[in-house]
Order: sequence, then structure tokens, then C-alpha cells
Amino acid sequence: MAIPNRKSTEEIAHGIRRRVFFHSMRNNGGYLSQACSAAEFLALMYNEVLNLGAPTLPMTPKPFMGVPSASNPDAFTGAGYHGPFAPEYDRFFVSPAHYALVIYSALIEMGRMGEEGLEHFNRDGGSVEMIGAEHSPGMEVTTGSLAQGLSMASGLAWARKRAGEPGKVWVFMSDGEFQEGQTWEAIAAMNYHGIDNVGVIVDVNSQQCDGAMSSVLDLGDLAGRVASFGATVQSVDGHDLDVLRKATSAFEPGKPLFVLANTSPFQGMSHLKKRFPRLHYVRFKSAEEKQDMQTEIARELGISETELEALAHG
Ligand SMILES: Cc1ncc(C[n+]2csc(CCOP(=O)(O)OP(=O)(O)O)c2C)c(N)n1
Ligand SMILES: [Mg+2]
Repeated sequence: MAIPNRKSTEEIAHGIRRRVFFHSMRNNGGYLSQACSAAEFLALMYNEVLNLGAPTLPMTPKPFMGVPSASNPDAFTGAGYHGPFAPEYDRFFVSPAHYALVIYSALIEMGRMGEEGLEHFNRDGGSVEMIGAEHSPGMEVTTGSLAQGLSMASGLAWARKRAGEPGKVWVFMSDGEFQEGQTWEAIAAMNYHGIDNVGVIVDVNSQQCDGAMSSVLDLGDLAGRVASFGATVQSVDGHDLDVLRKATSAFEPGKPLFVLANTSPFQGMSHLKKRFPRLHYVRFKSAEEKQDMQTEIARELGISETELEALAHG
């Protein structure tokens, strides 16, 4: 890693949950459950797996400078927070763009973005979008329309392989994206072209925006299906860092690697279970519900009374 980081992966995972919790309480709602499911594997990716250089963008995110084009020299993508594009470095695509707050929190925990970055969240004219876009910290392409990230990343990976670049292409996906056909076309194409420099980590939290996957469009045997399309599959406990560590290095020649991280949508915030299956975006029906949730989750996360008072006045 180019940036020395004294925090353990466990500490980073905990820090992600805390930041997303504080932000969601302050803003009367947020993608809170996604921090529960994704904290461990995103902390592991950023802290141990990804080979990234130092950020090329300022710690305080810039305003939106327009979309990239030949006539717009000011345009930038948020990939700068993942370091420079260079042959030896990895690239990391975030496909489910609604996980943006979790990604921003991870970047802050890693020292790649300043914590003031979250003050720009969802502001008009800013780059720190609620649903991340190509200019948002940590994003390289726009993926709010889901299930497109894998196709873009695998095309880039194929080009990098042909150019002999040693850096890998990693993609973070959600399980909802496996309900869409484009995902399956991308896996088939990767197998056909022998694109084996792609690693995919999937948040299998068994839920999507309309509720439990099983009540919307069940994925069935996801591991078996992905393997039958010609990928290497590791289906593991998405909160167990040791098994995730092994799984993320299980590359086989000629095939992409898919790590299915089986997660809980209320890991570390058990109080959220009360809302199941309405977990996709947490908003509060009453001041009482908010207070209740705040107290219970704060207790589980080890947040002190003093910090909660600061939250009430901040
Ligand atoms: C192509 C496309 N279809 C539908 C949507 C609407 N949508 C937004 S979030 C979401 C759920 C996706 O599932 P997942 O990412 O697993 O949700 P989570 O686990 O975060 O609840 C959907 C269908 C979209 N953004 N893009
Ligand atoms: Mg999901």
C-alpha cells in the first residue's frame, strides 16, 4: 500500500459502520444496512487486497466540473481517490452506486479522503453524490443504473491483459445485480475471452430495494449458476476476514474469480432486524422510532454518551 495505514482491518470495518450510522442519524435516513453487510469485505479490500497508489485528487472533494469530453479539461473521475492509473496498480469499480456513503466512509477510514468530504454529501453542484456517479469519490464510471459495472470493468480488464499490464481489475457488486441479464452476458464473455485478471466481490445480503430476494426474484443456487457460466466461485461468510482473505486470492488461470460474500443486512446493528424486510433505505417514521434506533445502535457500536450529545447538537 502506498499510504501507510496503522489501523487494522477490523478497526476500519468498525469505523465504516460508525460513520454511516452518524451520517444517517444526522440526515434523517440513509443506506445504513449496506454498511452492516459490506463493512468487513470493503475494509479488507481497501486495507489488504487492493494494490493502489496514493490519491491524485485533493482530500476535500472538488465540485462537479462537468462530464468528461475532449473539450472539458476540468473533468475528472472519482477514481483519483484510488490512486493513479498505472500498469502495476489495481483498478476498483463500484457497481452498486447506492453504496456510495459506505465507499466514502471507507475512503475516509483509509485516509484517502478528508472527513469533511461527507459535508458535501448530496449537495447541489457537488461531486459527493448520494448515488455515486463517475465524478464521485471512489467511482470510475456511472453505475446508478445497476448491472453495468461488470461489463465496463471486464472490457477494461481485457484491454489491460492484452497490453500485458500486471494490475488486476476488481469489481464490487450487489446480489440484486444478479437479477439482471447483463451480468450473465458479462460473465459468459469473460469466460469466452479467458479474462482472468478480474476479481469480483459480491454483497450477497439476500435483499434488494423491494425486500428479501426470495420474495422478489430468488437467485436460487447463485454459486452454482456463476460457476456454470465459467467463473471460479468462492462462496464464504462475508463477515469472516480470514475466509475472505483466502477467497480473494483464489484466482485460477483462464477464469474470472467471484467471491460471494454471504452477509447479514443488520450485522453490527441488530436493532435494524426489526425493520426487515424494509431495509434497503432506512428512514424514520417517527421521532420516537429514530430515538429508539439511535440509542440501540449506538450501544451496540460502542458510541459514548458524549458522542451522542455532540450528534444532537451538531
Ligand atoms: C437497471 C436498474 N434497475 C432497477 C434499479 C432500481 N434499483 C435501485 S436499488 C435496487 C436494488 C438492487 O439490489 P441490491 O443492490 O442488492 O440492494 P440492497 O442489497 O442494497 O438492498 C434496484 C432494483 C436500478 N437502479 N437500476
Ligand atoms: Mg442486496
